[in-house]
Amino acid sequence: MKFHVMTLFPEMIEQGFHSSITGRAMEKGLLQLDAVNIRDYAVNKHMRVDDYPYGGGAGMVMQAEPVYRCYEAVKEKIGRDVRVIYLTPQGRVFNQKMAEEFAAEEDLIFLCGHYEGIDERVLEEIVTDPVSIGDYVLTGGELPSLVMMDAISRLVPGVLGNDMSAVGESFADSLLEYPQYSRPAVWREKEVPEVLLSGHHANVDAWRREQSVIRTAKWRPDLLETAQLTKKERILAEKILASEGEL
Ligand code: 6GU
Repeated sequence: MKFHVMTLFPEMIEQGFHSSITGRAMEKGLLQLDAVNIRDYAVNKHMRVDDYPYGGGAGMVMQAEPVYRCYEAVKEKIGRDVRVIYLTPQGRVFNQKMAEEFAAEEDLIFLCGHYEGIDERVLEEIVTDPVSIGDYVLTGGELPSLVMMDAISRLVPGVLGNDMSAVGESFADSLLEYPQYSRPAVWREKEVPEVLLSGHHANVDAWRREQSVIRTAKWRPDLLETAQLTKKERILAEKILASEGEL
């Protein structure tokens, strides 16, 4: 997977991506990053890339031409048309299913805006996927693009230590993850649930599944609509929902 990021803050993208698991995956050659500075494609000697909005109003707007020239340069390097993700609070809200879909691509271009946005005409020309990471407003698209690249990267084969870790976790089947415990068995008088020390794998699996159902009912009841539950699990979830209502 190769990520091409068009941004006014390439160092921010590089710093964020070179750390931790994604950094190691880059060293292994599983992931590649090309952070491109839109300012390098400015069309005036002052290297300005923003101007006042037509019609007035607060803030500045990123101009169409530097963004377009930057895009052309990136596309030239890739050698074919690829999806262009524009990070904007007005986009489709990012989720795990979208991460899986993007992870199947060979190359992805991310366009990070700043100020009050980007001239609409260049967006119409190049953007294929406007994406938001949630209903709140950030100062720019850099953090959202790092969030998306992280979620996509861990789905690329080999990026996580063992290939199993990416499956059977939160949202894969619309249920939250079960709680995890490690040594010591007693910490500040709090004990690890006994079943986990039993060595009885079927009982462990059943307990974990039940914990997932309970957690989802308590914390994310909206997910229960799409979750595939057995009749017994439905009843358990209903019971939790009813008792949560009493609190
Ligand atoms: Cl993608 N961009 C900005 N600026 N703010 C956001 C966002 C994106 N997603 C949520 N808030």
